[in-house]
Amino acid sequence: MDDTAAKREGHSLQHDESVQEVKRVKSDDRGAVEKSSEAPEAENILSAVTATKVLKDSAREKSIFIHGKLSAQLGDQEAVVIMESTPITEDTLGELFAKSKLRLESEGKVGTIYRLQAPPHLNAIKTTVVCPATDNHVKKYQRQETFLVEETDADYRSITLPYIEKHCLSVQWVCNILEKKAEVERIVYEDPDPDVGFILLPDFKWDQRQVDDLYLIAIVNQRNIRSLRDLRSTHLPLLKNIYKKGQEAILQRYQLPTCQLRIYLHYQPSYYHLHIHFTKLSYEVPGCSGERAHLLADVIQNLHLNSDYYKSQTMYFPLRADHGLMNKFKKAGRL
Ligand code: DD3
Repeated sequence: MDDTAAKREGHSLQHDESVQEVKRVKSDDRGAVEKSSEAPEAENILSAVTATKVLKDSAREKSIFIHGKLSAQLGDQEAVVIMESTPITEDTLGELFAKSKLRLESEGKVGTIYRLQAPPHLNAIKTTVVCPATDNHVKKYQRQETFLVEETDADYRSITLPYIEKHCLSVQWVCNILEKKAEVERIVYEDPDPDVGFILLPDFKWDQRQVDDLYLIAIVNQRNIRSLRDLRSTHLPLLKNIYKKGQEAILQRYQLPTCQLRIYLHYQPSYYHLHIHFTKLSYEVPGCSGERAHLLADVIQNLHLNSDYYKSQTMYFPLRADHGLMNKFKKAGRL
């Protein structure tokens, strides 16, 4: 969900039901993550999809983003299909070693290379189907050049803030989570306090099969904090509460200590309702690099030093070429 125009977020997120997780198979229950019982086999919606274009792929990330079309019988709908290989985890090694087939690829002096054919249940591909996909979904997943933007406090007031106010009045799926209309069973921790409270739950990007790619988000109960820019020292109790309780909840549920966590905010965020990211430090997730991620610990310190730090500071952030804000900064002669 990185780098999308705020307006598109607003629209695309009306349709929470359009995001379906098709397959989450990896059935050994000895994993570090507590899992609910295995999901039943779903109808193969993908057999009705024709791939029209590869939007983006990455050999390093072992993922592919495909624009496709559902067959006429299923209404000719547009779809985006995201497929990713998931990490190989220690808990599956016993079965992998014992029950796989090996094909000899090449024999050398140093070692032998095989292709291992794993039992089907250890060989799943995480697949997300966004359907019906809008043009904006398609655009969002397309590879795009990014540009670093310099935003002074004046730029924020004259360019960014009007853009946010015009395009993202509400983020429906966030409200649904806070109002317990969606994902209730996924909640990892909740502090119901209206001022300092929040809901912690796994981000969609994480299939919760292994802690290696742990990714949770804390969504704050307060509705009027759009982003890092809105934070003042009055928000310190909220931020400290999330920092402390989030860490405790993750230690308890996933046995992951704080020193293995990356706790941060995005600027610009992909949706303008304050949320904090919790990812595993060793997991180099998109959006975790310095030009977009601000460590919560640093944010807390900066606000201690100066309540208006994020109000007055010049901020730097990357924008995709197709982001709605790009044109606004260009028109203002700031790019
Ligand atoms: C989104 C950014 C947004 C497609 C996809 C993701 N975590 C979400 C709805 C519910 C969620 C998220 C939009 C949308 Cl794949 C379009 O993210 C969400 N629930 N990131 C959770 N837990």
